[in-house]
Amino acid sequence: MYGLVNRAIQQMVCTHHGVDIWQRIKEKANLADLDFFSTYQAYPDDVTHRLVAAASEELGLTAAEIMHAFGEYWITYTATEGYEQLLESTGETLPEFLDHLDTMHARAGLAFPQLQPPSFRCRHADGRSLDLEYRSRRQGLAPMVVGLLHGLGRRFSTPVQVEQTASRDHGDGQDLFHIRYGEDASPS
Ligand code: 1DX
Repeated sequence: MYGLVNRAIQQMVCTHHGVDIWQRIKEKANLADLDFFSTYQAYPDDVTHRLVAAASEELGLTAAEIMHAFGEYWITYTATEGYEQLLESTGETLPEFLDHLDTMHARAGLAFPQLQPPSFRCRHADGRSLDLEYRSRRQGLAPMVVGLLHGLGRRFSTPVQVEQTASRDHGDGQDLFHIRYGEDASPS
């Protein structure tokens, strides 16, 4: 994945846990010799997975918990790192944004040809819930998608509930999420 992704992990860890913990995570991931991640360089996915595994050990959280937190963080991180316009152009509400995720990735892919974008498909039920299909060349990122959805909820000031209803890991063919949003999703 592009270095931007690893930089975002670094920023999240440094902000929430400090630079010393980050240094330990980098060493544990066998990346001690690396001075920095270049935003526009494509790194092997393995680098990202090693960082998540090392952070998991160092912070005493599961890899899924870290991916969830990272998904949420990604929305605000990219908004402040030059991609606010990309996010703005994708939608003004949560359901509209989710409808246009493939368009967003197509747009990003024009500028960054080594992007390997996932693909999303929405089935809208009523004005308050939808099913979201997620397909990716990558494996193991479903927990990040759940975090992304919560990050979008925060961006649009919309309460969200996410339930994974099918999982590629469990042989269901693809990942499927049922999403409730708006007043229906606020804790009662
Ligand atoms: F719901 O791959 C909301 O490297 C969502 O299965 C989901 O292949 C927002 F400059 C610049 C660059 C760079 C901008 F080239 C990416 F570096 C992209 C910014 C999307 C904001 C996908 C990142 C592929 C890297 C992937 C989970 C899951 C998508 C990460 C989140 C807004 C982005 O993103 C999977 C790669 C951007 C850029 C956004 C992504 C790669 C998303 C979302 N993806 C690179």
